[in-house]
Amino acid sequence: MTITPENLYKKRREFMKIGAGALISSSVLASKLSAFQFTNDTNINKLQISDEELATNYVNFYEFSTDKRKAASLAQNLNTQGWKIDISGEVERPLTLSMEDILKFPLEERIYRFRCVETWSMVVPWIGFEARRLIELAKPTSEAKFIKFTTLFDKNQFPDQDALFPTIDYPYVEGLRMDEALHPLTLFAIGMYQKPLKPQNGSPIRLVVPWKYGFKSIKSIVKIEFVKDQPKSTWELANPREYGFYANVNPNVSHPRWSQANERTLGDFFTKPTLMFNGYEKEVGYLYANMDLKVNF
Ligand SMILES: Nc1nc2c(c(=O)[nH]1)N[C@H]1C(S)=C(S)[C@@H](COP(=O)(O)O)O[C@H]1N2
Ligand SMILES: [Mo]
Repeated sequence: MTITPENLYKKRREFMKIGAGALISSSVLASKLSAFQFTNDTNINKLQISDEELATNYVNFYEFSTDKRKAASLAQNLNTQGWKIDISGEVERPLTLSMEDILKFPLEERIYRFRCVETWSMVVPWIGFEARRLIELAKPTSEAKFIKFTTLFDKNQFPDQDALFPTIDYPYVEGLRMDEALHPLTLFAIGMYQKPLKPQNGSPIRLVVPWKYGFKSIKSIVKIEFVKDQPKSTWELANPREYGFYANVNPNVSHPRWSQANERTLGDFFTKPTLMFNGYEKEVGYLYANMDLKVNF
């Protein structure tokens, strides 16, 4: 069955009446997910899917730790009960969605390349829905030119947020131009490897933008704001010379400290050339047709 916005609204009201949206454990989510039909990706690009153990234990989640494996183990305590996403700003319809609501969007599996600016990469079978579905629901006004995403801020849960000298400014913030966010490749992921997202990969819901460096794919989102002006993202604020707002994967534009020409896919011994827009040039190239990608990096 296709879920229309009206459907979602009706369901949401029912949930609110019985108050069921407030309490949803990850096991409930897991059984929901298995009960949900999702469209399978046929993997037309014949990408070799990364080992699940690597993709779920070699992670970047600075709120927990800058050490990848440590972050994965510390994340096990992340409490996502009663998780809600607040949607506001330049919209006709500000909304608060529970995970129950979120699971009403048409779920799909998408097998995407994923490339971190640190030059490692992987291929992940995500489960999620196109970001544009959620955007359409909120009905952005003509003033909405960008979207700003924010990760949970909770010092009781994230050791680095509670540190005397946090590694970066929190909460973690990211942004997309409206047309980037509306692009059908842009996903909100709620699962990977046919299971709900592990906490270390950004449960219960994260962004996935496969043609951009991994840091754009913000984890554990609690807030989505539609804004007039280009938001400053966390990494841009931390070091504007090293991390641009666009962060499109580009083998021809080096990061000041390392070349982006090659990458090493998790599990591989040898490196391989990095592809323009991470291999999605045909799909997304038009978004940047009139831009100097060396300036707008
Ligand atoms: N909130 C938050 N989101 C984040 C990060 C982070 O530290 N905090 N790291 C980013 C970086 S640098 C990368 S490469 C990807 C890593 O996703 P993965 O750990 O699921 O592979 O998440 C991105 N999203
Ligand atoms: Mo990254």
